[in-house]
Amino acid sequence: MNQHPDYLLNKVTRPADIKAFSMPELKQLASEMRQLVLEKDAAISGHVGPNLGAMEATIAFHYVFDSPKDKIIWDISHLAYGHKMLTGRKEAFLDPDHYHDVSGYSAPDESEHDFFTVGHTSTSVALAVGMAKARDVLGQQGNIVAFIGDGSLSGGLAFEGLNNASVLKSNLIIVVNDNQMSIAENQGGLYQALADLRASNGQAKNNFFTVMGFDYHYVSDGNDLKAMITAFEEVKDSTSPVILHINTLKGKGYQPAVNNKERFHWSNPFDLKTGRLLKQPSGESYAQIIMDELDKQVKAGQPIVAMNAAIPGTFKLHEFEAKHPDRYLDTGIAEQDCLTEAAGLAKGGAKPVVFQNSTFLQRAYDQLSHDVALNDLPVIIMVNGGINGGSKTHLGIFDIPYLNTIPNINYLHPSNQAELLAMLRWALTKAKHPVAIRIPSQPVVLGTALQEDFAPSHYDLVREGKTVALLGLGKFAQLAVKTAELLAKKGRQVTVVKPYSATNLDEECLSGLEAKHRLVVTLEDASIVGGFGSLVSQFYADKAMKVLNYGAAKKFTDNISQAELYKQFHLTPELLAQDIEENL
Ligand SMILES: Cc1ncc(C[n+]2csc(CCOP(=O)(O)OP(=O)(O)O)c2C)c(N)n1
Repeated sequence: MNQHPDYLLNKVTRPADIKAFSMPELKQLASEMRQLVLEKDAAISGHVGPNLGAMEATIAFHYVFDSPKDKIIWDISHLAYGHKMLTGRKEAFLDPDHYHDVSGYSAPDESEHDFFTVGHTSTSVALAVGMAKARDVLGQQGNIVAFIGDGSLSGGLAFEGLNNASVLKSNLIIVVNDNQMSIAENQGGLYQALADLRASNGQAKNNFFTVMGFDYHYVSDGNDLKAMITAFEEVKDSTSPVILHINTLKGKGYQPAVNNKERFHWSNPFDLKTGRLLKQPSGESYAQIIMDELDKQVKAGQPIVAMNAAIPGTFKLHEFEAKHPDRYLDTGIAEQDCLTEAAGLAKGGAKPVVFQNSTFLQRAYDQLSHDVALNDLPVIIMVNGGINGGSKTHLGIFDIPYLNTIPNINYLHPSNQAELLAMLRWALTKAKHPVAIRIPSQPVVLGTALQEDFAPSHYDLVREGKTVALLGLGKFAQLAVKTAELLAKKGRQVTVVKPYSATNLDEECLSGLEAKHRLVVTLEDASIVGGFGSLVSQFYADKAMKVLNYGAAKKFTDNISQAELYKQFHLTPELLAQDIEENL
């Protein structure tokens, strides 16, 4: 049910409806929209601070421009909630029964006012340059507006986009939404230049944007609706590329989010009054275990440098930074730079340990291949990934396939704490080549480590049977064991193997299985096309062994729960046991 039938927002069914609103009404609209962001995020999670800070800019855009003839392209699009409310999707914020009707990002399948499915940073400028060129080629009209945050400017793609945008000979407006934060602190020299511009009310001589050739406008308070409307009116229909630099407050209107910007960049459900999470994270985490080990190894004299690209909170890296500030590097949202710097560090004799989410690591494919692997440098990459219920913009299932295409990288998959530590210690003290380690997903399983040396790929037999062998990679070792237990109850004793590496086969083990088995089943927590299972299938291609590969299908799933995905992909003991029986 609509929780706020009295809201002015109820009168808005399309953006043009707000053009008749008075200034006090527009301000009321902004405060209603903030309240709706807070209520929805507090109930079901979502991006808080970015949306609260961008409300005036969003309303002013729709007040001044004519969407969709004028097109706005949101960077990341995590702060497009207000835009969604004004473009026909308000029920998804007013009515909790409809909270899940819209995605957390811009979605062309939801609205003609959204142009790209996007969740990764730093893309908006290049997308907008392309859209502007297409408009010109087709002889069409309309403004093209890119809306990019200060944090996202640190991505190489943003710099490349700006470089090409600046020489465009037609309309293009780039709003730089400067809230002085990425998820965490911004990194790099660019941010002093932005600070100088803010301090001088946009007058500083060292202007990064004008040097590139842009016309430059500055708004000292981007949360002042009137100022934002005036600024947009000034740049509307410009015939050359313009930067509109606006100074906004991340979390505006909600004190807990202003006080703790990183915590409220995105939040799990929270108590609206206090800002406290409804469910406190409990128990041990793999991130903590890794931080403790790195701390120990630094103290033992290892020249470790822990690195990441603008997502330190995911890995508890602030803790490491506090203890070892000179051994910590956040490169900003610069995954490519992060990997290439790691290659430099390894060459120089340091031990770089890069922390990255599978979904963002894919941006650095060439750096992994050309800079790290081709030079065969002992860089360590700790990867967060796996099948999850998230947005199609943030799937963590392509890491095994893309790492599998690159020679020299050993992609290890521990299934428990003991194996994780054994692999990390080996990588830190012995490995001579690039090593990636998939961090298992919670909860922490203690386990025991059967190996200390992961250079030769050696699989372990954890349960001996016959006819069928289950190869459970990493986290799915447990799934393999449970499936075997279920089959045992039905009178079938099957073999379970822990492969450890997603990229390196233990050919002796695989050959050994041929004597007593005729079906090998591979299980991996990633997209199966080009993955671990495909290597095993290739190995047995000219042999009598039948092979079944299980993992995620090659598709962009969107906000489907993990449990449902496991069902769809038959990654449950029951469904696997059934398939195995049918395939014998
Ligand atoms: C390629 C990529 N790397 C990392 C992220 C994670 N991420 C999401 S938002 C964000 C910070 C963006 O900062 P900014 O552009 O200033 O926007 P704000 O949230 O402050 O409004 C980061 C690092 C991502 N979405 N995409």
